[in-house]
Amino acid sequence: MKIIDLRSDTVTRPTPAMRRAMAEAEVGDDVYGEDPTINRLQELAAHMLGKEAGLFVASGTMGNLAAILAHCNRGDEVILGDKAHTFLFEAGGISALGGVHSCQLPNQPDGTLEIGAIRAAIREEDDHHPITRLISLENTHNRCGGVALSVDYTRQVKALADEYGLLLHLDGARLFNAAIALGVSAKELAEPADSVTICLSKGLCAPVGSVLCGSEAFIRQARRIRKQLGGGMRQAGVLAAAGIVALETMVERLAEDHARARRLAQGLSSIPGLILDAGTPHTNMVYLSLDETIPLSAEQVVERLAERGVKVGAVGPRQFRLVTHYWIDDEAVDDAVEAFGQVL
Ligand code: TLP
Repeated sequence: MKIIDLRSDTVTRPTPAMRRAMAEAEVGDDVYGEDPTINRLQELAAHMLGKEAGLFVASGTMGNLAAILAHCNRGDEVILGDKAHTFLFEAGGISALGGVHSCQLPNQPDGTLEIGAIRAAIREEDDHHPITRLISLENTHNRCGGVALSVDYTRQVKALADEYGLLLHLDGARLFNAAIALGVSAKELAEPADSVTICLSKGLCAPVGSVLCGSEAFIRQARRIRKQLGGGMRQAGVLAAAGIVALETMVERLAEDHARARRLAQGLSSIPGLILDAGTPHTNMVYLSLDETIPLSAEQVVERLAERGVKVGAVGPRQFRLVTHYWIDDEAVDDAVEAFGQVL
């Protein structure tokens, strides 16, 4: 049976060009800083984001964790969204491993945090309070529907951070999706942030890895924390080689995934019983819910779709997330819509 896997863009497998580059990669011991392919990937990512330096890490989770631990001391506070990946889906690592306290503000439907709410959340100097150190944004915002946050908004948050001497981290797991959707460069979106995590193994198809970027001094500190986390890798140039192919050849094509997400959303919205939660998709994610006429739970629908070879994620009792990516073509989109129609 042909499998159509729409659970996430993390399910993407490396492309043939990536496998070739991996087989041929020049490698060395990266803990000694001697893996030429990793060094090249780090320089390329930093260059694309307009930062001084980059650090290859095992995952987006490790990139965000290393960044937040590098910026914050134990007991410091990070302001982030209540739907932020770092808050919801990173196993509480920032508090478990870094003693970092989080202040969660409501994410607006467009993925932003209200500027006034951020201002109000910044702590006054007082022995009773944690010290507000950092603001963390997510672009695109996953749980808000894959929405892209604008350059202007990111600059506004940076201006506020500067006013109070705070730092700004950007979880840019899908920053290139945001850049393509907005028609701006990733560099412009990253410019206001002190640190940025980008992921190679989502829509960009590399098998493993993320790159954390920032100033030289910040990356030196993050590198030490990566070591503490057990993330100092050795001949990982075989992985970085795929990451280079990802950054050099897979960014522009993300527009195709976005077009297919719109096609998918349009098809699904014409099926009675399904409601699009976030309107027309901005990027590669479609969130949708079952209305009250459907006597099935999301889990039951997921099971029945799986019997037809269509994998989607249940993200709530009556809610789904579908994500388009390189391995999903127009036919797969149409087949998925048809399968939903049959199940419902
Ligand atoms: N997100 C995954 C799941 O963990 C939910 C997905 O399928 O979307 N930031 C953002 C915004 C993310 O969406 C993710 C992964 C990460 C960070 C973490 O990346 P990894 O999985 O590489 O640790």
